[in-house]
Amino acid sequence: MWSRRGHGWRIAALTTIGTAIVLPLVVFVLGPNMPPGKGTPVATSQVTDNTVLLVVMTPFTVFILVYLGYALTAFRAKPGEEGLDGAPLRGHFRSQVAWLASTTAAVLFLAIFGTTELLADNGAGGGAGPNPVTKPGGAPLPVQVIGQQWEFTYRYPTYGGVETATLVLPVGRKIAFHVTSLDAIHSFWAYELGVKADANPGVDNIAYVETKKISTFHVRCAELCGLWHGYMSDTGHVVSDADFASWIAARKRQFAPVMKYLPKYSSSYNPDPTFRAG
Ligand SMILES: [Cu+2]
Repeated sequence: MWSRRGHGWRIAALTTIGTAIVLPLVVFVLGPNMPPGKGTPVATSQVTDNTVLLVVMTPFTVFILVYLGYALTAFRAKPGEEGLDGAPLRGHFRSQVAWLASTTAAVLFLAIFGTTELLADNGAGGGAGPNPVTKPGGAPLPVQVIGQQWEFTYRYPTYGGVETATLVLPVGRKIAFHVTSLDAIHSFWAYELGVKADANPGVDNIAYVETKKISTFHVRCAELCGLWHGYMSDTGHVVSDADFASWIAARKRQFAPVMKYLPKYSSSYNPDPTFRAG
């Protein structure tokens, strides 16, 4: 029925029309709802990155679905046509060039885009190690995140080294998380803040973030770290300056009696074999 020459053009036309319909939906409907939300500038840039990835893959996804649908309808064998395979194709110059050129362009674009995003100020929300290449300006509030089986605790070195069980941050401040561990490898994942940084014993892994609005966020361990890994989660809070000041003052009073039982403040810790063995 249809000429063989027409198939390629029909598939190309359907792909173009399909992409023109789907792409605005991806950019304006799906994109703004991509994880991890817009809690911090780092998280916002991750939403942008996820949207760019979606945009790049949209024409390829549409093409594959169009091709599948087209093959299922146009190349379907009629009843009684069993055994009638098409002639073997040894090569098709134009489609090979088109596929190689488009996929190469997509991969090169993503490589360049990904590299520039990683080098951008504040990094990608992951830990940048003990000596970050790029540092935000100003004086970020240092907050030490200590992973241990199976909870995170938080130390505030500029507030007498008080250590708390919940993470509370002042709004509108740059924060420097210093992520470390007392035992196994954990990963500090503050989802809505766009931060996911490895917690390794003996390492001071620094991740920068800037709080933008009063909110709550999820904290989880994102590295299988033993039996109760799945329970290693809590809720963090971004609060006003006044609320933070009164909260940290109350914590300093509350935890003063136990401070002497905690290990001395250090930028990193190594596992203590006698700790759990008693
Ligand atoms: Cu863990």
